[in-house]
Amino acid sequence: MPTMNRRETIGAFLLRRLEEAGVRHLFGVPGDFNLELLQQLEDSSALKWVGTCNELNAAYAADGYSRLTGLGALVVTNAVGAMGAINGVAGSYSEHVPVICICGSIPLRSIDRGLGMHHTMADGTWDRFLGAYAQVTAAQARITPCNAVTELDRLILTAWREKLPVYMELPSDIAYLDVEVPSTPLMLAEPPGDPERTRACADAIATQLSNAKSPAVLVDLDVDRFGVAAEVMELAEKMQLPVAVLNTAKAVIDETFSHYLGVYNGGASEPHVREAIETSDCLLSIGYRPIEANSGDFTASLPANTIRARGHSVDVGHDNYQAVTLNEVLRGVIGLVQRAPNRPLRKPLAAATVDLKDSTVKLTQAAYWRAIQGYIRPGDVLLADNGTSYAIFGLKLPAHCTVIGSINWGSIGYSIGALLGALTAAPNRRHLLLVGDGSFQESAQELSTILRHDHKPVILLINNGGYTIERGYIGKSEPYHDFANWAYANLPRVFRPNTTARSFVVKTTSDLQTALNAPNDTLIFIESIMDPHDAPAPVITSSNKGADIDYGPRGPQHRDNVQLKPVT
Ligand SMILES: Cc1ncc(C[n+]2csc(CCOP(=O)(O)OP(=O)(O)O)c2C)c(N)n1
Ligand SMILES: [Mg+2]
Repeated sequence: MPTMNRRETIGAFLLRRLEEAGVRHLFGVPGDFNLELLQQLEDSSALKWVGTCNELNAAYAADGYSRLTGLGALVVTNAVGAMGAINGVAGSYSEHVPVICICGSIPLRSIDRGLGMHHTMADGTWDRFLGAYAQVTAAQARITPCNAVTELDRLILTAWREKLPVYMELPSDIAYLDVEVPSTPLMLAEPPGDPERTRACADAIATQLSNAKSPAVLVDLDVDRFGVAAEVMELAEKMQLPVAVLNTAKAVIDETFSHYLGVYNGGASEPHVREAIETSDCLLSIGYRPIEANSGDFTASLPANTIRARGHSVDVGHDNYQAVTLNEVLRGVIGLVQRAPNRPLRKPLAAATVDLKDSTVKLTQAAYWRAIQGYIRPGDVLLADNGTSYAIFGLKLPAHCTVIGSINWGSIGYSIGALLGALTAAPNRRHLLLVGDGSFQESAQELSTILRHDHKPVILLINNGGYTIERGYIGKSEPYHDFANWAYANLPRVFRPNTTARSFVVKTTSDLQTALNAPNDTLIFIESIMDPHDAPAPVITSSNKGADIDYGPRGPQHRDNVQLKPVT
């Protein structure tokens, strides 16, 4: 079919391509080098601008948005904006989240004519920031009138296909130039796999799983990013396979699914999960990327016969299959295997309940997490930051919940920016933010944007006067783990004086119950005050082990009483 062309400005073409790729909102901060694009955005009104307080939060927001929609984008200005965002964009790489970082950059005329510009090193160089982004994105380009058509499509498609961020510089003097562009919309599609390789791969997996006595499936976050959770569950249902997830993939498999086993975290797993995974005679692992934090500090031990499926390649035994896609392979396996007779499978454990009524006892982490367990509803979006809020990974979640976390990258403060993005993507779902005071202080100002847009999340902030999770490494009572105590619950009113937000400062279990009973018709901010040395045992045990991994046998963690220890 011949491609129909039409004339369009480069900026309008970029915005059209983003819209065709499913992007409806752009996060970011204006600057003189991106204003012409922002004006085009305003004039076309196809996409909505969500201004953020800083570029790092814009990157976090684009990431949170992408987690729920499949693609996010941010707009920053040359160097100062791009360098502010780079931690967040690198996090998207680590977490396999497709994000398009658009940097309005110095005009092409200044490059052609060697004119020094602000937001540069003032030394006549202009490639440094493309170079920096080359380290943290899957593809980068400086857009020119000559390459705009091919490069814009290449970058957007690369982000979507590889589930990784990309970076483009849009020089400020080209967004209004007309170029000839295809009229046909951009089709987001995987490159179809090689049919023979796909068939052979599916056949090899189906044969292995069918011949096994105790086959099982282990899921990491690519199952979410490549959108194959439904296929994994269909296969598990058909073959009666138990499915475990890593904590990096918490809730990617619905935890009420009858074949859901639990979280596999090496030696820190529940025993039945560990046994089913480690003694399986054929384990289908999907996207497995072990780090200390999702492998029980390297105690994970997958069986010898483990199939390793990734986004675009699979290892089965000694064979490596290329030119395959996860979706096509899994669909092939589902078609080939026999339906297994009903086997009794473990039911998920019933959620713990807690009766907090009439209790005036000082709030503890144990009571807190029992209460949160009871508070979570089917369909909630749960955003968890680093810190004792990691306890969320030990809760049993009701149906259709989504967890947005960042265990691989682990940049504290991520969750507040990501919350803005997730709320923008899915404003009708209930969003719970689980965050510590230290993480909150990193990006607290984005609460103002959340209030500005009338979002209604529930913010559950633990005020324990410092970096408690770090106290389990070393320096249990050292001043470097302390910081200023804010009146956190007052912030909604500071950030939006006419806010209807309900704030609670919680000190006892009954205070907490009162706060959790508040209706979700406005933003709810619950600041729970707890002891700096109170922490969930699995979190603190993991910090203790982390110190051994980080500092080795001669490290300072061996001194007396320097580590916060779990209460036994
Ligand atoms: C950007 C960044 N800086 C520093 C760290 C190191 N770090 C990891 S967890 C943590 C403390 C988190 O404290 P808080 O949010 O108060 O949680 P708590 O454990 O006290 O509940 C720190 C400083 C990090 N992960 N990311
Ligand atoms: Mg804290």
